[in-house]
Amino acid sequence: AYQPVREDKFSFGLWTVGWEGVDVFGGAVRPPLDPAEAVHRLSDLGAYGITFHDDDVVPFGSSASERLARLEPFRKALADTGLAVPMVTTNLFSHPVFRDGGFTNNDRDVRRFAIRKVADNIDLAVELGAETFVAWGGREGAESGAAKDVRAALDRYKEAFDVLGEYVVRQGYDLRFALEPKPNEPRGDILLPTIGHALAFIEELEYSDLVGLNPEVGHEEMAGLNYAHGIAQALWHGKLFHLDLNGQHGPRFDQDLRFGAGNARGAFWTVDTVETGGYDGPRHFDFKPPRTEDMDGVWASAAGCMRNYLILRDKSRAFRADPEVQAALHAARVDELSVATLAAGEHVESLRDDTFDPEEAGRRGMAFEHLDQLALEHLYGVR
Ligand code: 3MF
Ligand code: MG
Ligand code: MG
Ligand code: MG
Repeated sequence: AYQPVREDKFSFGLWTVGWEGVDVFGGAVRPPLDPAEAVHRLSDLGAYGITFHDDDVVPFGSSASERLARLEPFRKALADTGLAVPMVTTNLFSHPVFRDGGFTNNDRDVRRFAIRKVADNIDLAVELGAETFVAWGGREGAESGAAKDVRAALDRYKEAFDVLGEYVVRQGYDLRFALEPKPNEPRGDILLPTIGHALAFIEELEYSDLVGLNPEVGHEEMAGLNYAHGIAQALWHGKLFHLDLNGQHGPRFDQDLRFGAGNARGAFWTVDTVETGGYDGPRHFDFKPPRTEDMDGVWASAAGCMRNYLILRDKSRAFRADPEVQAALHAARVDELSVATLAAGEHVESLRDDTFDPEEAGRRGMAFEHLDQLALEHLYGVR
């Protein structure tokens, strides 16, 4: 039981299992991970896909021949294992040139370079069969007030996605963009800090149909927000193009714990929403095996992400199938929320004919506590 198979659509960022443990207070604790080995190990664990930043496979500044030499064993490992590359992303945050961001850098030359770097990587993404191109603008932001003209920065952010959208359409590529919101870290304040900000921004884009979201559990919880509610709204807008699953303990630095660790209750509702909300994309993990771990611990952590997802998927299914839960959902009038408030042909005036007693209705409880207790008992494993 809980053994992942390809059909579960689990994918991992190469930078997750490949994280050497470099943080603000210390250097590497683990050796570099060969991308081809990562492909084989993830495939053996039952994943179906791997994702990467351009620089994860081909170091920044590599020559054309170095690039081919780096990509060759990676491609071979993909071919040997059948692992997919469902998503690709570009690193616009590590190199010093991106100290003030890429698309919204105050320096126009840097912005032009950033767009070119992404376009090159889009070509590679399409060649490898990716459907989604994630854009996390971790350095797009500021630490201080006057340094960034936010409205001008949003103009430039839009310009970048407009020209890249035009590029994708003109090339005939079957690729969509997914913006990844984050409130802060590494910048003091990052532009497009939450799912809601990003959804509003997308509507202003020329190719808005091509642009959706890649929300990360930890990023929303850093802002004190409810991730399951956030992805439910993204689904409602038809904008949940991809996901970054991981674990987080409330508002603090981005912990990137393995999925299911941290806010376990949140993880339950996340899986329930992913499984019942109409999302059929990759179940992608963006986590960091803690610095305490050696490579055995890294693979244990990766396996734990998938195992926890499958455990919670089982629990969500058992919860939904439980007759007592179904009765409790009905008693809580959850089903009634799906009924339109006005019947067909009714208008506001029709409501004046209602014989409704607010005093009587005001005495009725909603019975949510019993319902939630059943949910928690499923989660805690006693039902
Ligand atoms: C940072 C992140 C990023 C993005 C990645 C994909 C390094 O908090 O979550 O991981 O997910 O850049 O675009
Ligand atoms: Mg993150
Ligand atoms: Mg994170
Ligand atoms: Mg992420």
